Amino acid sequence: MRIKLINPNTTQSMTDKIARAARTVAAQGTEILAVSPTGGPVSIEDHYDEAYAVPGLLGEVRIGETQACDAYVIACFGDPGLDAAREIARGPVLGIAEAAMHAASFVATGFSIVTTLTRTCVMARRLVDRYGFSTVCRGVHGTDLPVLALEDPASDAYALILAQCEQALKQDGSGAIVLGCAGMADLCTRLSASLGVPVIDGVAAAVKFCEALVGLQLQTSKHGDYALPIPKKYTGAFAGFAPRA
Ligand code: 2AL
Repeated sequence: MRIKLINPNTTQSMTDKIARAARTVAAQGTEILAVSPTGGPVSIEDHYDEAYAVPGLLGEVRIGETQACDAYVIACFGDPGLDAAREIARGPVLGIAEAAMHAASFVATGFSIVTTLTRTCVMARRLVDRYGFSTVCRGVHGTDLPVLALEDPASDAYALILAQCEQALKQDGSGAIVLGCAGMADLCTRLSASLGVPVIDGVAAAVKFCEALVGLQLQTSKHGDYALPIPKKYTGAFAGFAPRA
């Protein structure tokens, strides 16, 4: 099967890192097609970035529908454009936040999210509520690390994240950690070994859930609000994005 892994930000080193994490867990016979849009924000860490990441992301899903992709992963913890992507894709589309929260809830009664900038905690908390995990998520914690610091080997990202995870586990009384950024994918195994609790990277979780859903021959419903978007004209800079019949 072919899974298109879309990093909605345009930082290639992060796309490469996410692709490595995905391929590490992918089954034999699963092809990971890892891409980032040609234009958009280099990192997504506020509502504005998120809004401008969505057109490029949807463009990649649209291309994916001509590339025989069986499923898609949106590899950003804000799950930007998830519902719109589901409208235009035949196969399943998974956001890494939703996938990680589901995985965590299978292995612990409560989880804590450890993320990047503190201002993104509100965004994560909104997703927790939207996905129905309000009673399972016991805390959302920022590290004040910018997303691109995760790409800098000289930053002390690992130590900062480890310290925040330790504090979160103690403060929240939770049994698992959900990593709040795709750029943390490479730290997951090491963190889990140090902390002694399950640490969930949404990229890996989403890839494995995609394999399961495709294996179950489940596709995105085209009945109701995930039906193909209504064909109409778009004007100006977005004319090329118009839904076609
Ligand atoms: C993210 C992420 O996963 N990718 C990105 O650019 N920003 N999430 C976050 N909380 O900062």
